[in-house]
Amino acid sequence: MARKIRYGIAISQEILSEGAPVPFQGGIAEGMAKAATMGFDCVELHIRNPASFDPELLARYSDETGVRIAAIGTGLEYGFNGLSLTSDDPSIREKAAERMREHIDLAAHFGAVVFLGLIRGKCGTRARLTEYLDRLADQLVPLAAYAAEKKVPTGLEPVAYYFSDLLNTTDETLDYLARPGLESIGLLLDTHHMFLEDKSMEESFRKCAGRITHVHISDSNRRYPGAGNVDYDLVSRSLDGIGYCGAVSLEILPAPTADEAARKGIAWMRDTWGR
Ligand code: LER
Ligand code: MN
Repeated sequence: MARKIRYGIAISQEILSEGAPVPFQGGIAEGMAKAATMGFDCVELHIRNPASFDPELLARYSDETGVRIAAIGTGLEYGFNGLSLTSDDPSIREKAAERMREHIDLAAHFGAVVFLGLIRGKCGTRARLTEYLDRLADQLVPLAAYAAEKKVPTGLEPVAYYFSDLLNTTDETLDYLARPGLESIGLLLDTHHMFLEDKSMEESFRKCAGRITHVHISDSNRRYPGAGNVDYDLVSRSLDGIGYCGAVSLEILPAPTADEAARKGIAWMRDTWGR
């Protein structure tokens, strides 16, 4: 039977800060070439400005390397550009939404998933959580419609408390996505965040069956699978159990070195799913 899981790795154009969980940094073309050499099927691009990329050039890199562009990450819009979908400043919210539409446009060229992680922003005041979640939905509803129209899958990512106070657990994210107008948004599940926030990773995967558009593989300490405390046997069994077919992508620290992290990560994937 053909393997349906694709092995991926996060890459960026820029050199990012020390704590960024992106193994191959400093060039998209170089990152894709390296991913191909190491046997990855696909990459996820962490980009700060979609308009600065030529889709035809990216498609050429993909053809030349045989590496698919599986997903586009929008976290740098928050980290580098200060854009947030829940900012108190309406002009920043609008700018963030505009950028999201540009990411969706770019992703449409490759059939890539666009993920929504840190760009949701933060609330910071427990008493205002409901207001912020409503504010987020106000932005996400038209974006969900836009993505659906362009046939671009999306993935809202539950993220751990130390990144945001908006949607930390898989359960609350799943509930949130039942709101009218958000039903077409999928889930990006990241084993790092699940380990910190969810009671049972197995249950979380099971509850999201059929709705997971992308998976981030990242251990409890943000390193390659096996470097921390995540039970990766359980992760692989759970993904197999729900028939997940899509990318499992290393969003890990380049530690001890980028190459070693990537090598150990893909070795785990091959041990688990073969080839
Ligand atoms: C946040 O650290 C994360 O996991 C990213 O995927 C969010 O864009
Ligand atoms: Mn992630």
